[in-house]
Amino acid sequence: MSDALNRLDLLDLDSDLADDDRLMRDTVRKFANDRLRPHIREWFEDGTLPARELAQEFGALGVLGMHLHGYGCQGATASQYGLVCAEVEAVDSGLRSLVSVQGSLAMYAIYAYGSEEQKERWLPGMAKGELIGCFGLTEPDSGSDPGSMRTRAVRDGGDWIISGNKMWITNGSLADVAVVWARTDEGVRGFLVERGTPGFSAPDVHHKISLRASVTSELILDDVRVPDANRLPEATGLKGPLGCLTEARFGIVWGVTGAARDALAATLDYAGSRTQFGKPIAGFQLTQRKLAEMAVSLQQTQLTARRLGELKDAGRIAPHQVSFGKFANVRAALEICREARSILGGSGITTEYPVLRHAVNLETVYTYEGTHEVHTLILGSQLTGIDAFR
Ligand code: TGC
Ligand code: FAD
Repeated sequence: MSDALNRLDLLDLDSDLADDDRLMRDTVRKFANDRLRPHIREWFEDGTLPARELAQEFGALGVLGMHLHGYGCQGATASQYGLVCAEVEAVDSGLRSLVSVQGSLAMYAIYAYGSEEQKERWLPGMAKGELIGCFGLTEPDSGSDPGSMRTRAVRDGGDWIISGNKMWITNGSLADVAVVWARTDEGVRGFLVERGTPGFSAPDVHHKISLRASVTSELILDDVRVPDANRLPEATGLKGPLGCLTEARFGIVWGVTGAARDALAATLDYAGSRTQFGKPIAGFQLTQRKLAEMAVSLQQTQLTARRLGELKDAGRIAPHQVSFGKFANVRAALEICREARSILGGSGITTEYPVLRHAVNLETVYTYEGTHEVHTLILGSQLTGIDAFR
């Protein structure tokens, strides 16, 4: 571990890692530092990503759908998956999105709700990163309230005709298979729409100033015909897509600890070497107060992630507990990155340091996978028994 990372581990959490977990963490950390970190500024600034190439490299590393069992997936623990999310997001949230949309949203939807034939057809190639998936739930007029979706699927003999638009879909234009959620006469159902199906297109969203190292697209479904064999047979109602969100939100709880850790480590190094008024800025009490607050907050996010990992590995995690983690950790990570930026002064606003890049990425993370307000209301409902969404 670098000196700054060592110093940030005030509670010595690192020592408690099991050997297998440490090996996996260190392998992914090395890949992230050797293969991803040297290019991230360029990818972020240019708003491009060699996503197909990277998906195959993530696949070779075994991290795509790593917590699923069989079908070429390694059956890792939830906590190991979390450690991997943290190492990837320590480089950039957009790269973690590539991993989590593939494994926790697209692959998980097929794994949890698909037919045996659908699983055999898609999961092994997706685990290798040879096939890419996306997850289409959000629509232009239906974000926090997916129950209001307008995308509709209508039966036509042995087929379904799907019409509607999905918005803000990660990996949309790259995807070989889109998991599309649509309203039917029997309620919400999930469909697998393959790239190249007539009537289906996925133009990219441009001009993003957050999550620039990630592909974001619209999905346009203009009377797209798919056979009933492409319907996910086990997904009935909104709990289908919401179940996938619980998986992906768990990865985010861990992932953002990596972004915050990376920002804080860079800041600790900077504060020790930047001199003003004749001494390192790390020697001023005001700077030390900021560093102490941020370091304590970072470790609290890591403890929260670990606890949720324990609960998930014990098979007794509840959705509101994942909301606890998303609510607490994304807010804390965002605050750490913003405060860290202030310590870097003017240097903090460039991409020479990772700090503001992490902060602007976390603005998206604060909003996707359930906005901060949605998770506030989920916790409020759990505490009071009163639903305040409507
Ligand atoms: P509600 O009546 O509460 O629930 C409908 C049914 O679903 C069940 N359920 C869940 N099941 C599993 N996991 C969860 N987290 C669940 N939440 C609810 C619930 O028990 C019920 O089941 P049943 O059997 O009674 O039918 O539904 P609602 O319409 O009142 O909505 C509740 C609300 C607001 C919490 C939900 O709509 C919500 O979470 N909204 C936020 C939408 C969201 O997060 N979208 C994310 C899109 S994907 C994305 O952002 C990917 S970003 C890329 C990346 O991850 O990197
Ligand atoms: P809205 O729902 O319109 O919310 C706007 C504001 O109103 C928020 O502050 C919200 O909290 C608040 N608000 C809404 N309802 C309430 C309420 N009841 N009480 C209090 N406040 C409320 N979606 C996918 O399906 N798949 C993806 O792969 C995907 N990837 C994404 C990638 C990026 C880069 C981004 C930015 C988004 C992505 N999303 C994806 C969409 C994301 O999930 C939505 O942006 C999110 O759910 C919020 O929806 P919205 O943007 O329509 O905001």
